[in-house]
Amino acid sequence: MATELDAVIIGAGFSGMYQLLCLRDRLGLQARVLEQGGGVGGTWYWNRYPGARCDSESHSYNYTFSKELLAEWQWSERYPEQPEIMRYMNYVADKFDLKRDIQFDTKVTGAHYDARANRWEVETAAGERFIARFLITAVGCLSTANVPKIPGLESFKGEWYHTGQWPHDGVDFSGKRVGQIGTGSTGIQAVPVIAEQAAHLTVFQRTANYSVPAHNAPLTAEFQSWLKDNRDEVTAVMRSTPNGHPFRISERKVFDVSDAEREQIFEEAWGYGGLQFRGAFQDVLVNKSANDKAADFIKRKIRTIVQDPEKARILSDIDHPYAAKRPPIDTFYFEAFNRPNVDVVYLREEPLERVTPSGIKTAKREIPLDIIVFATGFDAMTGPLLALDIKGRDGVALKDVWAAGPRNYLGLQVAGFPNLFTITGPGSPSVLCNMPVCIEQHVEWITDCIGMMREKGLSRIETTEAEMDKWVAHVNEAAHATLLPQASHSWYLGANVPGKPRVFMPYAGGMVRYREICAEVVAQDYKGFVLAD
Ligand code: N01
Repeated sequence: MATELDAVIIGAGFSGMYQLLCLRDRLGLQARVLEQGGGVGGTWYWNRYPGARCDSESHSYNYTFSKELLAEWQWSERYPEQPEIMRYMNYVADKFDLKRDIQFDTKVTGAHYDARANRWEVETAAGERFIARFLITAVGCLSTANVPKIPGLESFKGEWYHTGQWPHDGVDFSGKRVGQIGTGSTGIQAVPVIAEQAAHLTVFQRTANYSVPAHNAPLTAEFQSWLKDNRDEVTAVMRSTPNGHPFRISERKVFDVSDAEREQIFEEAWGYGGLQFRGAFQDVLVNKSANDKAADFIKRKIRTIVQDPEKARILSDIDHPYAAKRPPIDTFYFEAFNRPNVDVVYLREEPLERVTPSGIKTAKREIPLDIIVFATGFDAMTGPLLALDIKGRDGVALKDVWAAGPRNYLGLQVAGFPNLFTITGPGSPSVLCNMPVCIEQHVEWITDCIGMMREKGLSRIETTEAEMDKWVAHVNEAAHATLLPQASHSWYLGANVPGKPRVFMPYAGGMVRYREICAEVVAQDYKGFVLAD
């Protein structure tokens, strides 16, 4: 027996929870969230690795739809740690009584569109079936772990973990020889914490990375009181900046100032720390010569912090423009390499050959290990969607439609898949934006759209091939107006997963422009969509 609903939402992270609230409480729909995990939190439910913390500042890493909620919740530190984010998500779920419509421990294994009935049929691993008019994916962009297929891993006698599938009761590193593969945002957060606990940590670096100090600290009573008085302004700034963060990007350009002034500005930005470093000048992400100045500043900082010249050389040997890959921020990452128990192995100079029963073998040596940590990222953006085995009209599979890379309209809809909405899908600003900001916009747009359909007695919405072609071209054009595609090994391009098509996936035109485009689409009677009774 299938359960009949108006809408099925897949995933109970930031997007799924808010989508449930909107459909159930604002539109009065029968909606249910199917969630693979045992609790709310989405990506944060799984990412419990050492040092897991959000890089967005806490006062901007929350929903803004409820003034009451904003007034009630107080973050404790400048950047929220994973357990505190989980407390927040649970607080929201309880406050709005969401859990009664979230079915946990429920893995979706298939979702097929029945054109005759104009309904989606959703199946779970336990064999349950759900039938609904609307299907909304809220599966996150970075939720499908990428464990590289390294020969010999199955022979390893020690333990190994991926950061995105971290054991809920933690990992005890004490007295252990640990090897960590990966130096992205995750790896950079994990290194200093693991280094403090382990007997020895070897970091296997393939691509050196920039990082700026986070300068995390408890939030003061003074800040909390300022925030209380300025909350509306903070929200307004978040909604008016291209990346959804609560700071404005400077209007000055890198070459508007003298060398000495520029150095001083970078020093101040470094001293303030965090993602705001990118905002010190407006042209760092679009002008390579301007970017070189920021890159050079950070490389010099790395060489100043890291005392061993050989480690400093390896860690500062960065080959891509600053922030062309998602720029990490850290809490004593480079400093950790000054500890006697932390080494770095440069895989570009001694490629990783295999995992052996007792460690990792590179082209030059074998390093004995008790634990391997894979901080190797995700099959980003498309991975979580394709894992759902979505089939649209005539049984056409999403994975076939996207064989050469994701194609959709506004990051929201795919032709041939009526009434399916993908929250923060590829082709939307998503990962280039402070996530709660873009999630709220998507959820509200989808809610308004479904509300409009019900009001007008419409039962089907679907975009067209032509509209997808135009949107994909626009997404490419927006990416190529920046330096982002120049990091050829970035997950933005799918380059981190062997065999994945190289297509720049997120929309780089900025959240403000994107919001305007979505509003124009509505103002022009859902231009680019075909609506039917
Ligand atoms: O993953 P990554 P991540 N052999 O893909 C290396 C978000 N995030 O989990 O660069 C050896 O960035 C790979 O090397 P290379 C944030 O958006 C957010 O760190 O491909 N190495 C790279 O060093 C972030 O961007 C927060 O050469 C291999 C690393 O593994 C995104 O998540 C906190 C390899 C992977 O880096 C993903 O970050 C943390 C191999 N076979 C993360 N395969 C927040 O603040 C991969 N690597 C919200």
